[in-house]
Amino acid sequence: MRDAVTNLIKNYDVAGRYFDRNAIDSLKSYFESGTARIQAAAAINSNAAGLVKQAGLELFEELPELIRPGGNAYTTRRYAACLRDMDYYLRYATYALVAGNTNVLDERVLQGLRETYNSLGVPISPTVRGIQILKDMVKEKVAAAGVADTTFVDEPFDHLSRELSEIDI
Ligand SMILES: CCC1=C(C)/C(=C/C2=NC(=C\c3[nH]c(/C=C4\NC(=O)[C@H](C)[C@H]4CC)c(C)c3CCC(=O)O)/C(CCC(=O)O)=C2C)NC1=O
Repeated sequence: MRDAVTNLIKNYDVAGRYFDRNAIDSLKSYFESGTARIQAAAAINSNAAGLVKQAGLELFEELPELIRPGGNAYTTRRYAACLRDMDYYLRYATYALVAGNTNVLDERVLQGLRETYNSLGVPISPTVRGIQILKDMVKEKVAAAGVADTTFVDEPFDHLSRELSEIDI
């Protein structure tokens, strides 16, 4: 598992090089955004359960067939499994936000997920929609917590969405 700093060190160590201008710039931007990343994590932590529940409601309102007979989230057990997955996405996205790197998502979330979803018939594109709804809600919370520029919040959610849709094809 890597963060922005250990990732940079790894890359420069492999090449046996001192940090150059690019490296210094990316270190600067990581540390300068540090407070915002922590504020984002705090805003998510104190609202996590509500965010997951709200995002689930919005997803099922948008795609009600998911929770009708024949839908993958139909039955209480599968409904709960779906919300639990959303909770995983939110929690790991928070780790990635603090790390400033998406490596934790590749290692802990995405590995083998396609196989699992395919074998259980969990539909990918509604899952991606759920992740995007979560992202938008998180950005609202982070903005409300006083972070002016919330674009950095996109990265982990978009990474999950991208990787999940790509590996499904
Ligand atoms: C931390 C990393 C991690 C992830 C990501 C993870 C996902 C994950 N989701 C699963 C199931 C599931 N996932 C869903 C999710 C959904 N169904 C829908 O229609 C919606 C679109 C969507 C919610 C947004 C459902 C319904 C199941 C249960 C499927 C079944 O058992 O038939 C399973 C199968 C085992 C189980 O039910 O627990 C795994 C492993 N597990 C992990 O350890």
